[in-house]
Amino acid sequence: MIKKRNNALIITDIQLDFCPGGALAVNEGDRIIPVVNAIAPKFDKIIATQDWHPDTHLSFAANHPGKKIYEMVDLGGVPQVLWPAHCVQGSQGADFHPDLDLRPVDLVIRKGQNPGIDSYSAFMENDKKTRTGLDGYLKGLGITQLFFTGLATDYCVFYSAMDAAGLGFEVFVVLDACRGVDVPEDNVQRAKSVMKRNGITLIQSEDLPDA
Ligand code: VGL
Ligand code: ZN
Repeated sequence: MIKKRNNALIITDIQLDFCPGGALAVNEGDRIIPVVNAIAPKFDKIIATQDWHPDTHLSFAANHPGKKIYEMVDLGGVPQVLWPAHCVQGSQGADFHPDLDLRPVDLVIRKGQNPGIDSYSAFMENDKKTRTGLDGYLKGLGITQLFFTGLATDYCVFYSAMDAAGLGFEVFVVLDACRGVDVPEDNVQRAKSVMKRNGITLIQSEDLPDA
């Protein structure tokens, strides 16, 4: 049983480029949208993140001549997977999926705007230095319990949940409201094990307490 605290729902990157047909499509990425819409009324605050890259972003394979998608590079000392260009600022692929109900969303965090570093987490860039301000926003509201949903389980959801645990929140990941990239092989399983080992609770949407 989950004890209801002052809580928030974090909706991670439910954008067209991460859904079927998009530039960095996550398998079944759109299947989570009805689940997220259905659970939203159970939360005191709702935050949506939006991956929002300049077209010069160095996480894009196209900005590393001779390198291929999914190859690894070093970005300022941080290992980086090279992705297809995705979620370019102002492009249609960067839009939230039209079926995601944005009406209950209190705050949108746009991340990944610095071309030189990726930002998987809703809390800070991948070098763990520059903060987005989300930690202060939540703590200022007295929120202690966070529920993570969205795309992708093994990247932005994983890094956000891990940072949240490190920042002292009680953290849950709602598995049926997430889908993963799963590159490299078994990455979703690995991410789940690491999250559990770090005190993060993996649940299903049916386990959520009432509003
Ligand atoms: C993501 C790869 C690159 C994500 C964002 O939302 O999980 N993954 N940019
Ligand atoms: Zn990205």
